[in-house]
Amino acid sequence: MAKGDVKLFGVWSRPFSLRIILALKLKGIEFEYIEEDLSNKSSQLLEYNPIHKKIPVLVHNGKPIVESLVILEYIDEIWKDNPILPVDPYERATARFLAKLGDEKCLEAVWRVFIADGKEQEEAIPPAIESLKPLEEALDGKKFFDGATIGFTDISLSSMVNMVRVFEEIINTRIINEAKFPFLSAWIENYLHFPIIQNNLPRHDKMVEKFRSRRLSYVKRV
Ligand SMILES: N[C@@H](CCC(=O)N[C@@H](CS)C(=O)NCC(=O)O)C(=O)O
Repeated sequence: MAKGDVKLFGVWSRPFSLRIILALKLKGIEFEYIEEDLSNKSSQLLEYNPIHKKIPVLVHNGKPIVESLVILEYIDEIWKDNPILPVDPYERATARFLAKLGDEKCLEAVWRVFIADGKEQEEAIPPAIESLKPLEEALDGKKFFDGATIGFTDISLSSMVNMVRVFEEIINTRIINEAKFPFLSAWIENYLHFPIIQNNLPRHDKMVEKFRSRRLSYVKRV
């Protein structure tokens, strides 16, 4: 196993840093976690990620790696134990595609529901449901996206779907409901019982409190 100094710059409530924590824990890698304040970014964060100026940043032996999905692949290449990407090239491509879809389509669409109000919110719900359908189809009754245990897709999407559950509670609307999404609903239960995820998810009540106030800065009348 490659050794070295591993640091992670993150924010406790954000899915992009959570997925890196999950991957490092799954592989049993020791790391130093540095909590960032995005309203007052540290000089280290700006130095390590001068282009995007965003978390997460993984620093391995002094070298920064940015973009959470890129970081996950890096982790998997450096620390071979408990591989997270499938071996088969087509399955690898599918895993990458679904993780990207989750970030670029699903989270975006659910976020639009979350920060809207009244009629605008009602109108944002069908596109959000539509955006999640490919995930339901990809699961097709499997316990995890990547097979018998959690992998790249599960790690990426569980950190994203965890946010959806927080948003749903705040706006009092179920988007991923059992009737429309039986496989996704069962998968949520499966990952919630998976020890690495269970033990590292941020506390739901703290998340609700945090994002309730964040929503207030978007929605004038709630
Ligand atoms: N595509 C990036 C997204 C990272 C991202 O959006 N990070 C946000 C927090 S969730 C951030 O650091 N924002 C700071 C800013 O935009 O100023 C990834 O996957 O790492």
